[in-house]
Amino acid sequence: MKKSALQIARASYQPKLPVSLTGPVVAVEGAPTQSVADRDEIKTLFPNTYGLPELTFERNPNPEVGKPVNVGVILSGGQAPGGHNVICGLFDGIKKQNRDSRLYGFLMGPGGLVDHDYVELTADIIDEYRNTGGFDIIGSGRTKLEKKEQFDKGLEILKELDITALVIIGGDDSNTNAAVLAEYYKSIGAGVQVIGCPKTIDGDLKNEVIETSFGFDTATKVYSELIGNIQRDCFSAKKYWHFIKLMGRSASHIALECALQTQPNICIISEEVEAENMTLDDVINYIADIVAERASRGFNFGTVLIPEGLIEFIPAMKSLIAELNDLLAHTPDFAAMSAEEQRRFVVESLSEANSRVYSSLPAGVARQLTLDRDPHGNVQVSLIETEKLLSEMVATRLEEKRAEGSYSGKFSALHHFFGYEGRCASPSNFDADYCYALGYNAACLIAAGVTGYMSSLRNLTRPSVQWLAGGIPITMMFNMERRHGEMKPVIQKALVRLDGTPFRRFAAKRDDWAINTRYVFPGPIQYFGPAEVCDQPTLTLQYEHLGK
Ligand code: FBP
Repeated sequence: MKKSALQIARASYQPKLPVSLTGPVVAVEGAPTQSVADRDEIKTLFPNTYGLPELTFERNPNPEVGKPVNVGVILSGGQAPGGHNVICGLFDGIKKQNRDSRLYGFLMGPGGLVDHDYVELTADIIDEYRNTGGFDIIGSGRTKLEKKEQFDKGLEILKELDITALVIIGGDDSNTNAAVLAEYYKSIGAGVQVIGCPKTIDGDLKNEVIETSFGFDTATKVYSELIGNIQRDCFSAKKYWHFIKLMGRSASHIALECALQTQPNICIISEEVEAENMTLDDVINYIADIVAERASRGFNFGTVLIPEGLIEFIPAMKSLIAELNDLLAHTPDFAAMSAEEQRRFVVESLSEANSRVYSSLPAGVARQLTLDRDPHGNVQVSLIETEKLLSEMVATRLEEKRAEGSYSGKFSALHHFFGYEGRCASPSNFDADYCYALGYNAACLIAAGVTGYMSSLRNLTRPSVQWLAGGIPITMMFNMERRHGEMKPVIQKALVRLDGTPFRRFAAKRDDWAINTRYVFPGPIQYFGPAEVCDQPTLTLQYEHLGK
């Protein structure tokens, strides 16, 4: 395949490992751990993998030659920049321990393990993917690995290939499942270790012991570049309001980080909307008031950042969606009705409060709420054009203001949705280093003989050579949550904390950014050049460290 000049130059980039991983290592055990909540229940559910100690890797003065090991690797869920480097680091790590070690990649996500679809990843293949974006080396998928039959089917191929360790690269759900798999394989004496790696552009797999998930750094830098470009255009033409929706299935970390980097006029944070019990009208009024205030100063332009998951955080919308899910599940002939009949049926069938909310929505969005459902019957919120919903409702509100005499500006809106633009970008130096080290470190956890651990690197705001490498028992991140009507042990999803330093910094500045144009233009990710341009971690990570 033809390569770009950057691809060729980038292939020879050597990720910078933490010093402790540059030679043979020894695992130093810390104190036994406990789960973040519901300790007794989780201890009972994970008798073999609960309470294990945190591990730190230090240089080993008396190394022994490692035995060859066959390892399997899976990419799970949405793409995130740097996934290839995790696999490259893992490959180099197991080869360093013994050159006869082998790495097998299961194809298209966890389904590859269950269906026995795999490829051996040889040096030739690995070298093609160093420092590249994407997950195409083996593909990814969203099959949930959670049933005993899947675990048993997977074990058949692991045994056939003599694989004794499996590395699962995924988000909170995939790592939850990795911990369940580790416990199961340990309980039946399967002889297979399971190690997790923290992935997701959403940035919501993080906690006291995992500082960030990989991919968040690159993805937010790509979106911030695009937002900066739009802001420069907007500031030049001075005639459009840009409504920009940003990925992040649930948490608003991406929107917040992009706001910190680019200083838009408005950024909505879903977690705040929920905490303040804001209605859709409150959100609309907030935006419309800023548009009107800027118009009174002659600024008929601006930028609004909107997190993808917003709609589910607005209490009234949440309740509407829940009732719609139920209603449609019990109305098999809904699809056969005409659009007009569907609308009438929904308005008449919903409870009074939800019917009022539904009727207040622009027709297009109301229709999306009844059409776009996933195989479980849920609305796929990512397909709802929240950016259009908000701008249309703001336009209506502004007309009301005009009639009241409190607005006399011009409002012309453009819409954008940034998500796929960043998920497979060439990893930033931070993600290239972080991912390579996560994979290499996973190889060290395998050599240490442990299972049910997540590869961990800490002190991430320091240069990568100073990062601390080790392993965290995944059960340490668990609590019990209701999922599909049942209480389940899961890794707590990290939403934006309103008492955290990143949000507080944003909140302290947003009124100024709203009225006075204070745009920042981050420009594209730089791979070659001075460290202050190329190697800076996200502001979220920097502020979280300052806040500690
Ligand atoms: P993961 O949590 O699996 O990393 O995926 C994150 C994400 O990019 C979300 O931001 C987005 O809502 C979702 O994936 C979209 O996924 P898909 O392309 O599979 O619909």
